[in-house]
Amino acid sequence: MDENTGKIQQAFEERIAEIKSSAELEQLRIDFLGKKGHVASLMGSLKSVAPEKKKEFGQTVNKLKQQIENSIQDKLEKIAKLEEQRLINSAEDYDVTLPAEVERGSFHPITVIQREVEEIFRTMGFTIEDFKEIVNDYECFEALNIPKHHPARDMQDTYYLSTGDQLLKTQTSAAQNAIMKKYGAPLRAVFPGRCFRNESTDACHENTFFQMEGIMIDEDISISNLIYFMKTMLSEVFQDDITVRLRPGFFPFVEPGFELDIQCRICGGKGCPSCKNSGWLELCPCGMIHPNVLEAGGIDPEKYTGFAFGLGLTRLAMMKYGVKDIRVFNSGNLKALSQFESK
Ligand code: FA5
Repeated sequence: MDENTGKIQQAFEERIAEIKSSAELEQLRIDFLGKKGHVASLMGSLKSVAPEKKKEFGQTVNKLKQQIENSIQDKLEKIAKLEEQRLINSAEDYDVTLPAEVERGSFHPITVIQREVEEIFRTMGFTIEDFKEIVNDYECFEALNIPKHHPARDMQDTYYLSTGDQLLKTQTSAAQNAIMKKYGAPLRAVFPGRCFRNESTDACHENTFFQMEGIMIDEDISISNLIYFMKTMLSEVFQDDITVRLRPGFFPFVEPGFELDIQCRICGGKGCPSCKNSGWLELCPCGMIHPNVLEAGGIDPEKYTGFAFGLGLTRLAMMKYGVKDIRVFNSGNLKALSQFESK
């Protein structure tokens, strides 16, 4: 080994003995084995070595290079173990019971009220059903005693899809037929859902809003049962005196049919933009299920009767929380929407 090679080897051994981290080791590798490192410059001096000594010199430098590589590899393994241990030790100092500084979100008010109403009906023996948002013409209209070209279709300006007879659900009543077929009678079910109508929006109309449908079918179900369940639901939701009115209403899938209106809780019935200056808001139309609808759902109308209602869930949230404009609910305005917490 010539003098230079010996010096480099000694310098390497001194340096590696001091190394404590993988970053330092990497620097050492660059200094000795890098393109401009000590080993490379030793090799560069090969041209000034006497021809008869070139072979021996080359072998010596290669041997040194190999030794350095092996030492670095050994050291790397030792350091990795040490660093892992250091990480484990420092994790022990970390107190997992400390409160995390995570900002909490809140439920959307429609979700809050939906869950509340679901719970009210659940305690009265109703099952909660989910249903799709894209339905077909049969589900949304024909099964509900609204044949093609029936003028009642004009009551709901419908978004038809270009995929055939599919459309965006205009009313949760669209699930009635499938649910009757699924369970048969007797039956108690509520089914919330998002509805879509091509409507101009104002303080009490949205083109995308929520309803919650309810049906109860059994032997001898009458209007008294319907009124009892509507009253119970509203008094549970509001926990307060509210004024409602029941008046005749036309829907081809119920007979008789009613409009159930709530006195506007924004203006106390005086009239304001939230109730279109009428003092009342249509909230929960309902009625006795038409025999044709029971029959389409596979239920014998001679044996069973039932009631159905279509609660305007978004309007209910307006009235419950005193929200003057229905458009707030779809606004994505967190300042307004994050104020409502579930019980
Ligand atoms: C219906 O949708 C019937 N399917 C309800 C029904 C069910 C009647 C079962 C009889 C038996 P209507 O179109 O009136 O009816 O809507 C029902 C409720 O949904 C309304 O009273 C209202 O509270 C709400 N609603 C309707 N349109 C809108 C809208 N554009 N924006 C917000 N809420 C609406």
